[in-house]
Amino acid sequence: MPFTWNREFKRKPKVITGAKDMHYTTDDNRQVLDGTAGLWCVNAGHGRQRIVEAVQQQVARLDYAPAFQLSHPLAFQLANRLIGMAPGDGAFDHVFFANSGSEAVDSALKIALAYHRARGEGQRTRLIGRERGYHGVGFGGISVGGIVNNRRKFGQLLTGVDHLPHTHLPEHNRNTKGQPEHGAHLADELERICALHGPETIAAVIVEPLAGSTGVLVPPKGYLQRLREICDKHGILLIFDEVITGFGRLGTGFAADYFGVTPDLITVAKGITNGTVPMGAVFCRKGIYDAFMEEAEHGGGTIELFHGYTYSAHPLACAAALATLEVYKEDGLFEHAASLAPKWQEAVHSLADHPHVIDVRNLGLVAGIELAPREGAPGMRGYEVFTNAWEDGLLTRVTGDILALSPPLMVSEQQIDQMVEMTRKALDATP
Ligand code: PXG
Ligand code: PLP
Repeated sequence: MPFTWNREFKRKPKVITGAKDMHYTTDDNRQVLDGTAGLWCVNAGHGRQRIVEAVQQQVARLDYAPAFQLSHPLAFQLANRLIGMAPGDGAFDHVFFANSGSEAVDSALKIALAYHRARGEGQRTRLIGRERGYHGVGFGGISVGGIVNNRRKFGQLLTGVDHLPHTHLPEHNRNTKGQPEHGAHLADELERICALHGPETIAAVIVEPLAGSTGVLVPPKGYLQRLREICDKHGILLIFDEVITGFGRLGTGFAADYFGVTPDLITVAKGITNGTVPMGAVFCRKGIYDAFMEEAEHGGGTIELFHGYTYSAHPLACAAALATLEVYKEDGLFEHAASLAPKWQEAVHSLADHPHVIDVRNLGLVAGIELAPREGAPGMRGYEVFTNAWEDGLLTRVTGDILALSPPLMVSEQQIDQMVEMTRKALDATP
């Protein structure tokens, strides 16, 4: 089982058999309030009729179309739809489809390398990630990623990778509501990396605008703007990994909209299909696609990008995504998330006074609640709070001793209160 304490699961399985709107049903027939939108993906809530029917109809109409040298209409409809909602006021003009966040990340890193090569800058081979970054589990993703256990268990990984420092500064920013004041200067570390390696050797910098998996690390004010400036100065592509932040999590289409910073490539997955059918994608800024076309045109080549998946733009995923985007729009879910964000902030910060809690962080409809680790047993308190909440009827997410909450965007004010109350109860029940 992926990222699972297998032996514990076998002793006491946690099994889900159904889901509707804000709730899961368990195999022992309990209702569990979904505090995490599955794994940060079911942004529109579970079992939405429009999405269910779109997938059902599509599987009957066209189950699969070869993705190499052929295509099908929904692939282009969806690409155009995504470009229409992309951040940066028409800055993006093409989308490449994959089947997960991990594949989207590997695709983006490869597109960045090949883009520079197409333009005669093949010496740009270095990729820069960040400590505490999560970019999925492909070799590219774990190489630029910054989670030690995801890296050290698997040998050497990609060469030519360097990392920015993470932006978590609890001594300055503890219990900040929204974006912290301190830490924009950490973006300047990119200048040091450029000075060390030579900026002309660097292809791309990849960061999560808000780091989700490693415990909800909110970017300090001005930090992303600074990264953008340094990348521009040195001709480095900036990649935002929006697998979690994309599709409304912060109350805007993308984190790039929220922060007003436009990257060159954006990776998405999860919320693109509301989690119903696996799909990932890479948004490419104007000029990137053209560079590939021009190189092949001049070189007399045929295929412009030597990359792709059997299931790129799978018909079921496209149908699910198109229906999902309709639901987001029709229900005004991004706006709803934005309107609830202040209420969310006050509710989650009410947990800051709990004796186990050492820091609370939030933005949009995301919260990270960091617990004091138990002496000699890091992660155990977090795991027990997660289990106690689950048994009481609330799904949370835990990484180490940090609880994350990120409900479906359809959440009500009353359900926010309920989530916070149940979290407090689980904290109380845990030594
Ligand atoms: N990039 C980011 C920023 C992610 O959050 C991936 C890439 C990889 O996506 P796939 O679809 O290959 O898993 C992710 C995925 C958690 C958690 O609760 C987070 C993710 C996945 C599972 C659990 O921390 N993020
Ligand atoms: N391995 C083998 C032997 C294959 O033939 C293929 C695809 O044809 C793959 C891996 C890659 O699979 P996918 O395109 O689903 O990523």
